[in-house]
Amino acid sequence: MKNSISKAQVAQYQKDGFLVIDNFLNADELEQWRTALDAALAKRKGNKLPDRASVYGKGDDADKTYYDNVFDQLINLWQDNPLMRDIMLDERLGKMATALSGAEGIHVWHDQALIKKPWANPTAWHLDTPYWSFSDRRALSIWVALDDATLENGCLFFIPGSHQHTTFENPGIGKNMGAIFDYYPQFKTTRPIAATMKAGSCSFHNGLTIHGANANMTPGVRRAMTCAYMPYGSTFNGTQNILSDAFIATLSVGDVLNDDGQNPLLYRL
Ligand SMILES: O=C(O)CCC(=O)C(=O)O
Repeated sequence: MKNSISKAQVAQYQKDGFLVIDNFLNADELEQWRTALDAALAKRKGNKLPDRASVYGKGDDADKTYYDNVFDQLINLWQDNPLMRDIMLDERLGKMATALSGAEGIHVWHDQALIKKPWANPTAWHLDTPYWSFSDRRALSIWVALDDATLENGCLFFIPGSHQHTTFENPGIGKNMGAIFDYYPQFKTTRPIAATMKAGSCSFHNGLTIHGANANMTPGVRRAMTCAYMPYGSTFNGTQNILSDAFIATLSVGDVLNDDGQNPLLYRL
């Protein structure tokens, strides 16, 4: 794993709100990640989360059929698969995310496999952090290509620098590809950057960077393994997102989110 982050990479990430790392995994590691994903998917039987079929706040009912065909979304595979647990809880990932974000440390918020099947719908331009149960402008995600991600099969696109101006207003991933530009008209004319990647490459992006992906126009799958990271010290903002009813019942707004069973601390300076 190419896990060192240079000062220049930190500066680029802070400026653009995303960073692509080519050949992040070597061929053996890529095979391990694919094997772990296959094993995790086989056990999950289509459920999005270990304990339930759906996620709170992702796609309203009217858009559900559409959203279900954007990608297969399987969350917190680390919680029910030991191979994926070893991969996702690797301290090196936490160290990279800490360096890029400028936080004091990094917890896993949730991992997710995002699989665009043949002819999958595009992923509308959106932000991530507004979905989550904490509101920290430094939150970020890693997105690892497990197949080549191309213009044809749904690679990511980013609006560079948008994270410096976005708020927590977010239309979500709906049918209207460009809805976010009604919230952030200043980016209507910004040229997006396509993050095409060879399998094994990755990107990090700030959860407030406007990003999206094309439809999959090919008969092949586009698999990505991703993980969202929460800065150390983040507090509960009242949003349920992936948290279970039982866990939510133990929280009040303002509580520090530091339960290691739910959000393991990967790294702290
Ligand atoms: O893989 C995709 O289509 C979108 C991914 C995404 O939005 C994310 O990882 O935050």
